[in-house]
Amino acid sequence: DFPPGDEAYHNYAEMTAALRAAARDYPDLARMSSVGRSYEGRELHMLKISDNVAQDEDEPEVLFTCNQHAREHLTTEMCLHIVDRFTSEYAGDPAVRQLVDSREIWIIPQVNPDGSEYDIAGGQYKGWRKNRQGRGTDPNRNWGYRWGCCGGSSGYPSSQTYRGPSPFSAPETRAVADFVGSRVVGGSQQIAAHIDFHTFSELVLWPYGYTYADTAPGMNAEQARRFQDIGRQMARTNGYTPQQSSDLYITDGSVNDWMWAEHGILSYTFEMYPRSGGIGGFYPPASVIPRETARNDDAVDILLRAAG
Ligand code: 0X9
Ligand code: CA
Ligand code: CA
Ligand code: ZN
Repeated sequence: DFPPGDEAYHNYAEMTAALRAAARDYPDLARMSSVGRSYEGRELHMLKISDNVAQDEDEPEVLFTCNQHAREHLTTEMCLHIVDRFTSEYAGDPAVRQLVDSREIWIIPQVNPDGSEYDIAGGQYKGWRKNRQGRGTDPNRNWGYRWGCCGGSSGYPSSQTYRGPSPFSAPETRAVADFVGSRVVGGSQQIAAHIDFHTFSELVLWPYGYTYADTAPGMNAEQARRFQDIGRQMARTNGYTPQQSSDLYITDGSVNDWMWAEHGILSYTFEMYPRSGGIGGFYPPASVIPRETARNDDAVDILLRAAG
């Protein structure tokens, strides 16, 4: 489990319980489901938040994913904070109510629960990044658009950026991708926007990651400008640095490239607190959770509005 002092972080069982509690306490607003199972068989829990949550209404849908990378535990807290805000503040905050009433919000707090549980097993952090399939696949190099194309991932199973033997070889990425595919209704993708939360470096990143070019097949100048505009707007609210993800380094098989190229989803990566650091940057004290999750409230609202 989490080491002494960090008990406020949610392990898998606690994350599961928090989603169950939200669905139980706000039955008209929150509904729990699963997109599938991890390699080790854990349910990949998801919560939907909207008015008339049991119905598939004609409202723009927005997806938030967290914890693709095991050791990035602050991101699980980010997704749980989104859950908490859009349920417990619904009654009292008119802005929250307006967003919840006009959108369908999907939240997956742990895309990589096996890795996350492994990272905290025995009460000592292991610095684990990948899933737990063999020596581990990096989920964020396993997505199926231009997988392994461009030197932005590794073919060696021991590498921290191992892309896996084939696109979507990781059950976790396969499950999330299949869920996203299931949101194509009557030929049109219902999910308009997405943030995948990571740590750390305080960045707002947009695709493509596989190329340094601003425009490429499937990304014309106008579309690139829209990514930049909304990315910069969001970054103004949280103080993160906005940039194309390849400005950081080239990645291939990342979630954002797939979401955009295959589904036209306005898909960002947020790299959360801290701005810099070594391995300790993945393990900020639990005392920062409230501040560093609330820090993204305005950016989340901007994305929800942009989805309209
Ligand atoms: O390398 C990654 O997967 C992300 N950084 S992390 O330190 N959290 O591992 C950055 C991914 C950004 N690239 C794209 N979104 N394409
Ligand atoms: Ca609704
Ligand atoms: Ca819908
Ligand atoms: Zn990450």
